[in-house]
Amino acid sequence: MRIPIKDVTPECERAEVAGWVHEERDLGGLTFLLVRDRTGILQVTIPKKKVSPEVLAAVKEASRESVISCEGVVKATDKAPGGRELVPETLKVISRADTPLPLDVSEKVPAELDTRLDNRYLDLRKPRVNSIFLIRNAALRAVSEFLWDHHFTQVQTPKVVAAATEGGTELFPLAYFDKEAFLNQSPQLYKQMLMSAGFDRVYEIGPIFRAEEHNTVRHLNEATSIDIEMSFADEKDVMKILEEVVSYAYEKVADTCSNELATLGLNDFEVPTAPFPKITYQEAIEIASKKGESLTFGDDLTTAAEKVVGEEMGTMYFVTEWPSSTRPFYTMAFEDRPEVCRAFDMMHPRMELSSGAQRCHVHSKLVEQIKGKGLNPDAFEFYLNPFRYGMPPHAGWGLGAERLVMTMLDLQNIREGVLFPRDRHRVSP
Ligand code: ATP
Ligand code: AMO
Repeated sequence: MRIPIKDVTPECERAEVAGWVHEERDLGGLTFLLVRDRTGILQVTIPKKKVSPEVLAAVKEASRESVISCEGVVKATDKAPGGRELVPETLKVISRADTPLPLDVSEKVPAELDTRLDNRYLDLRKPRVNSIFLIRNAALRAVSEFLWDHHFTQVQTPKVVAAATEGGTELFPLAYFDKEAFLNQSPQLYKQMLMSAGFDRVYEIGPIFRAEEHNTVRHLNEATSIDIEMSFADEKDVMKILEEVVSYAYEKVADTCSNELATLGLNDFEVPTAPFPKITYQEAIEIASKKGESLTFGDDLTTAAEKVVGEEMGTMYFVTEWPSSTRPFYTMAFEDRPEVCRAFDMMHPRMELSSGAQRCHVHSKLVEQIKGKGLNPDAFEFYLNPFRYGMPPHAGWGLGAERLVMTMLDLQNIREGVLFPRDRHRVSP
């Protein structure tokens, strides 16, 4: 019976494994095939004079990245990875790989990101690249686990919608029979409506679509957003959930992904400790201005400002009390100084990870705020109605899954953390 390569130990007498030919070395009388599956790499040693002609013929046919299976005797040796090797009695080529390969999976020949993404099925076979997705899996599982433990209900909201939510980024229009429709930028309006529907605490991990104009290393056109919304809560309550969920995700990755972290060379992986420091927007622009990134009240934090404030903070932190003019219509303003609102961003020193706020839950005020942003309340009727028939105060946030992974693993480009990224120039594969 086939077993995972990680379970082939020097103590096994015999083993059957299957996987891809990672590398091939011919030393005259001896041929070595390194066979890789999702759990590791095994050296298969073929003493040419001692194996059957069938095995020899199969070894000849087994080009790099072919899928093979083999069965034979396991021997201890310090010369092979993992301190063991397999000498095959049978060896079969299940699916032969053409030559030459469009991409070197053993990473001896480096490739540009574009070439890697064009041949993503091969790129993902690289243990280093694969590790990113195993860690992403662990992090998102931890997020779900934490929210489940805190009584959040997982929901799925529509991705085909009729209205924009986030000012500032463009929508992707859609051919939807005879109606005007778009791909959703955020579950924002739906998660808020669910507060009126009595769900109390919801979360969603799903795609968001943004027609970002420029190509940057931290923007995607299709991203994954981790969203929560919580009733009878203010911005401080949801900031607490956010710092705790992010720390928990790091903690779980540290606990369960030590091999993957080692594969990525992240031996000094640090878990951030909640609570994270909080500074107001006013304090943030003062820090930025002192460091030569001059900003005045009402300006968004520029990429350069995020960078210098991040350097000063040196850890994850929150920026609170934003100018109302910089935030979307659904944000609650402070009663006594309406030019400032109950919004926050959670920042990694490198970039913004999350935005959130306490929401305006008073129908008449919300209508005013929609008009104040130059939008037509009629277009938001489906969203506004729940505010007329019993809406609790509520707050929430959206956390970019790819930015979480990118900053956690110190990836240089956000695309590295997406299986099949969508950007300005890429809709395939
Ligand atoms: P928001 O939170 O406003 O929806 P975001 O999450 O994209 O947007 P950031 O990525 O933190 O926010 O953007 C911070 C700054 O980065 C912006 O003020 C702007 O200077 C710059 N920026 C934002 N989007 C882009 C873009 N698509 N291309 C280039 N620069 C951008
Ligand atoms: P915001 O627009 O700030 O807020 O988005 C929340 C988080 O989602 C991630 N993100 C992106 N990641 C990659 N590429 C993109 N183009 C992209 N756009 C956003 C970021 C960002 O911090 N409705 C609010 C959330 C809320 O208030 O609940 C919202 O969408 O990490």
